[in-house]
Amino acid sequence: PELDKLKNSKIIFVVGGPGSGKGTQCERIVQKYGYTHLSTGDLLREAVQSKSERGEQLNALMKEGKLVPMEVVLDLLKENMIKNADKSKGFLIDGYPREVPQAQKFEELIAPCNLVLYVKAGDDTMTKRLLHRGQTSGRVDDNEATIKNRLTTFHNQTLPVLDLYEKQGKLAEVNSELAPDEVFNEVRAVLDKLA
Ligand code: B4P
Repeated sequence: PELDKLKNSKIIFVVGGPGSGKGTQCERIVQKYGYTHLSTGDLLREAVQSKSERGEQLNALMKEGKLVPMEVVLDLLKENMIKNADKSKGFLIDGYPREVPQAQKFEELIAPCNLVLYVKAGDDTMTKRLLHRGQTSGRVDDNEATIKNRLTTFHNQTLPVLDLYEKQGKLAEVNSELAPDEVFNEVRAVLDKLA
């Protein structure tokens, strides 16, 4: 019954490779459109902060550039969506789905998505951005070895998600090789059509 409230919310998945600029664009989207932003990466890093055994396991997977178990991410999303259901006009789900089963489970348990925004940048660009961020981020996964693994995970597990939604006519792509404001111009063109 708690989930019923979510049936009429707009749901936008934001998908892109590691360091593609998902988080950067989501900040701008929230400012302009007021959707509720839920980043699975941020939610997982918060869970790690709790210093539980579970947190240690999650941290180890993130450090290897692998995906954490789907159930963990889904529980975090569900909990935070329900918390915001009354006041939210829609959800921006950032960093999810990262594999086809995540897409299927979410839509089965929570609600269908309206749009998938693909924030697209090349591997070289993403690597450069993450290495740069790694100088100050303190993140366990912003180093050369982990970045390689994250890219592999993206190609093998996440790209099929984009195919899935392309076939459903729900995929929109923006060129994230550009500067953040220029990328956002493309994002706006997509989201204005949805509103
Ligand atoms: P995330 O936190 O999602 O990490 P990310 O892919 O690096 O994205 P982020 O949003 O932080 O970076 P952005 O591109 O904005 O995931 C981390 C890990 O958590 C995963 O590897 C996985 O282990 C786990 N995880 C998360 N979700 C999961 C799920 N659903 N299932 C299983 N496991 C999951 O920005 C990167 C940098 O580029 C920034 O420094 C930014 O300033 C810069 N930048 C951005 N846009 C730019 C532009 N246009 N021009 C120049 N620089 C730009």
